Amino acid sequence: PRTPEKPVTAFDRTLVTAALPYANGPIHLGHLAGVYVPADIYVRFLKSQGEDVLFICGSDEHGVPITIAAEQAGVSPKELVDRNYPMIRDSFTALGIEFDNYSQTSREIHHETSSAFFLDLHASGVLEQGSSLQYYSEENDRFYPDRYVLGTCPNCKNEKARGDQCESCGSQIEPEELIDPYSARDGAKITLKETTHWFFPLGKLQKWLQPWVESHPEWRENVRNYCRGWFESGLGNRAVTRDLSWGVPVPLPDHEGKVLYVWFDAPIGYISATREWASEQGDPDLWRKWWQDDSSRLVHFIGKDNIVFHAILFPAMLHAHSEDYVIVDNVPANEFLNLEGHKLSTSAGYAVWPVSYTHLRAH
Ligand code: B3M
Ligand code: ZN
Repeated sequence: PRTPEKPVTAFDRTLVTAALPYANGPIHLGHLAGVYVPADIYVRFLKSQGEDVLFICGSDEHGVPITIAAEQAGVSPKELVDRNYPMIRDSFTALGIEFDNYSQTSREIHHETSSAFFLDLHASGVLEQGSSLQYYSEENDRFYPDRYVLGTCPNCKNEKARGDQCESCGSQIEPEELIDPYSARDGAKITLKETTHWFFPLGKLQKWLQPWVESHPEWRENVRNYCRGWFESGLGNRAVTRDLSWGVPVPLPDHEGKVLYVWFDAPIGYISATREWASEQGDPDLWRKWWQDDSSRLVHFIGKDNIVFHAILFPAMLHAHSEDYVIVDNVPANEFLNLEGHKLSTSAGYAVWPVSYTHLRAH
């Protein structure tokens, strides 16, 4: 690109990421309006000004909803995400949204990148081990994620309270509080079992995070206020591993059945996708220019429900890594688009799907 006469940014290059869409179904108008179209406009603007830009995205393919959807479809989780991947990628292409790379978090390069990231934090003593009680079924010999367990709310006695929260009275529920828990999937009786996990010390990092967020008065008010809310209640340590079979296996001995928490591995997906792009350029080390050079700028386009992960957790993870990483410079987060007064939802099937307008566009 030409050297801009009047640079738009004070940096040599800008890496723009758009939230990795969850691979459990097609993207809809809400995603496009909130994240992908604004990111694409910004990228086109920077390019038009002669700025050096890289635009990165990919499918977020781990987490429990994927395993459930795969079970229901009678295929493996990998088959399910590989089936959804081209559909999502092609709708972006059909809409004229052109990423430099659209990757997948189930790929080898991502497993490698996120395992190495975890091991770096582990080796430098950043991660702390702790144990907690988790929902478990003796009968099925497996742990159950909080949101797939039902029981009676200790507070209002609603009999269909979820393992982590009661939707009737809104109270948060700890595993040892839920009365008569059972599996929402197969009715199996649930007990509690102690399990050991690795925790990321967000609490300790608050003293770095808070002044860092305050050093960005140019961020949107919604993002700053949201972060302030978290700081006021005090950040706690976050478990970054889970008892599941689908995900990036915890790369330590004696950790069978444990994977990285999906919100730990997913943002690292931005790095993996950049590495994959660099390899495709024939220069595997080229990713470092975008992620480890002070003259690079990072911008995350996201929906507002992802603020805590992009403005707090991921920056803290990058800061804690033993190598120097570029930390996000701005987090443009949009509100949700509503359709006749209701939030759009993939799982509820309430949305406008891209096929409706790519079809129109073709005619
Ligand atoms: N997959 C967004 C979502 O589907 C989530 C974003 C990950 S970005 C690292 O709600
Ligand atoms: Zn309740």
